[in-house]
Amino acid sequence: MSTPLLISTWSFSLPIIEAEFPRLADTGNALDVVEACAISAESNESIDSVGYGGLPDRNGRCTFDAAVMKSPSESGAVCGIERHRHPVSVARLVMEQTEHSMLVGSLADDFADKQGITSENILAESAKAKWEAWKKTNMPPVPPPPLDIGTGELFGSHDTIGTIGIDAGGTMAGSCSTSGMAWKVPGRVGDSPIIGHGLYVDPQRGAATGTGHGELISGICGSFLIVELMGRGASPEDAIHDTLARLAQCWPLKKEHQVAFIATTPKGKYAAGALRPGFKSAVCDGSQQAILDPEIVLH
Ligand code: SD4
Repeated sequence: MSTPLLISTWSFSLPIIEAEFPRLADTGNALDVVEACAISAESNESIDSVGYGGLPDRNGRCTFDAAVMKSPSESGAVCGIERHRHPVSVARLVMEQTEHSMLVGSLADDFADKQGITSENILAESAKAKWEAWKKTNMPPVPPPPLDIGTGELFGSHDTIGTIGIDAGGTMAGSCSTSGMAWKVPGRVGDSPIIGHGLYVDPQRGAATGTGHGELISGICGSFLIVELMGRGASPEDAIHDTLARLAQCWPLKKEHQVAFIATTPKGKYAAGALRPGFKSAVCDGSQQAILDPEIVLH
């Protein structure tokens, strides 16, 4: 038996993981629970970077990306979903019902239709109104980094939800869901649905998920790198630190850039870290249900 653990990005995720943790700690399996956490965020219209309520691209068109993962041989992802409100569930179906690991665009939506998932409008009126306001102000297409003061509300833009769970049987699973960068170039896909970039789970080595500017994370295969470093003996804290340091070495950083990771070993030793101040994570581990400051803030 293992001590169950549920960790997630940003303080808005605390009520979500608090609601799901009892199931994880009881007989629930980690994959069901991390999927349910992403579904909950995807359903919450006030979270404007995940699911319904997520902000559209610069043409006012909304697209969702998501991934789930249990191991290097068990992952599923979708990019650019435009007609289904729960990309995480479509990603899970890709993992479980196909021999593939990723489907994209309208063909991923067609796959979801065939799996019996109802097609819906995914652009919320609130998101459309924010896009219309943005268009009028001529503001820059890259919004400022989100600032999380720990109240469950982010200043700036909300961001990706990445969740990692370990159930009582010791099985680890992760999910990651996003509407991507607000006002993105149409067709842009960030790190979140790409295995090894926004999410990586290896039962032998650990798990990691990322949030923030996906291009930076993708450039160093961030989540894979953290898990690989843990597999070679680093603590989650050191693995996140070294990954952020490598990212900072490789990229000419701009003031609007923010990247954060959470990571755990297979036994549930976890940590979080961010490039800059303003990131928080949420944890439920049996001894606490809390919003945490990251152990590492690189700059
Ligand atoms: C991405 N990491 O698509 C995600 C989320 C994001 O503003 O950019 N949110 O890069």
